[in-house]
Amino acid sequence: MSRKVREGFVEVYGAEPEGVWAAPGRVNLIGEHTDYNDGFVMPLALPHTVHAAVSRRDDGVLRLHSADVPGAAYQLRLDELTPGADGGWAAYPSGVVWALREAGLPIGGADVQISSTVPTGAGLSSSAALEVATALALSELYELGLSRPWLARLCQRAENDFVGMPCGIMDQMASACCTEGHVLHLDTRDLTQRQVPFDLSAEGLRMLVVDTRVKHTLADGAYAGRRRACEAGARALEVAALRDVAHEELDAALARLDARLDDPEVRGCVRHIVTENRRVEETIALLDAGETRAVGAVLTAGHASLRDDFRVSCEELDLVVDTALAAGALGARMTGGGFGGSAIVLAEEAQTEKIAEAVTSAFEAGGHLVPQVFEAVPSAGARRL
Ligand code: GAF
Repeated sequence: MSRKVREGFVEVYGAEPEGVWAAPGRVNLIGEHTDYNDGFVMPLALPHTVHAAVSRRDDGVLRLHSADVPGAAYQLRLDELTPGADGGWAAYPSGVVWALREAGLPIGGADVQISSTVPTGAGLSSSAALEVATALALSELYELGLSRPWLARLCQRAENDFVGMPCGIMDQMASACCTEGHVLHLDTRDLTQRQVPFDLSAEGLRMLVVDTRVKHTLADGAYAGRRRACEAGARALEVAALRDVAHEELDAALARLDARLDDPEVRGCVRHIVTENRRVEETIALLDAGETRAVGAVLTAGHASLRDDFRVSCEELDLVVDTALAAGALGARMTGGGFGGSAIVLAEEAQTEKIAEAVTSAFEAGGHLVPQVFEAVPSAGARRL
């Protein structure tokens, strides 16, 4: 991969790049849609990565080319980068350059060649990986000295304000900060983090990722809608964010909410966020106690909450979860934003093949696309190669 992106750079720009950087996609173990509610998340990086070969320029020009998308390189002037102008893949690295410059950081220009193994539209954070690979390359080449959380924040700004997707901070932090063999326990309010050892194979376990191949890219309007519902819930409950509603106060909070706002959608969102933050706490406690198998039930409860309260699942994601559980999985749930994309399945190593076969057969019987099934191996975060 590293050779491929390097050779691609030479082919497109006629010189060797100054360096090659990699940033991974992610799956989230638990803590879904909590990040824009100041809550808790637990992602792990995948071995699937975006590679960026990059060189500086000093003439205020940004050139972008991807080995994965047909067509010539984009050529843009840094002082003409405009939020919302470009809907394609190039908006993500352009947005990063825009965000760095908006933060007053000196970027003279760049030539960028991209090559990726992160499936797109699969809920595995291909966009965040693209942003983080670009940002890390520019931070190092221009000696900007950005900390990983700061870098992640700038990437989030690129996505929120340049691309126009109102995401939280989880995906960018996962790509920037995850480490091999760990899940990242992250408080999205102050970005405090803890690397939690996650060695499933040592315990005879496996985690599968099932990409349903139902693309979720058109769902941004629905994502923004859930975010607005959460914010409406926080306003009605007079808290800064739903993270501030303790699980012990949930019933009382829902009663207060009902009295102030007769909106079942907001009610469901509030219930999901409060119970989901609790599920992150439960998962951490179980992992710390070495009770990894018991995490399965927490994952499955998380799926029910995303399906019934938050309403971001879909037929195919439910089919993965139901089929995997019926075939003996310890737990399963959708992961990422939802409305398509991927699910994760926690299972005994000896059961994984049978479960993968059962899911594939169920998809075939239901007339769905053949899903992609692979193992989630907790991998390294962004780095220079
Ligand atoms: C998407 C977003 F980009 C994240 O910020 C997060 O909200 C996630 O959906 C849901 O947990 O991946």
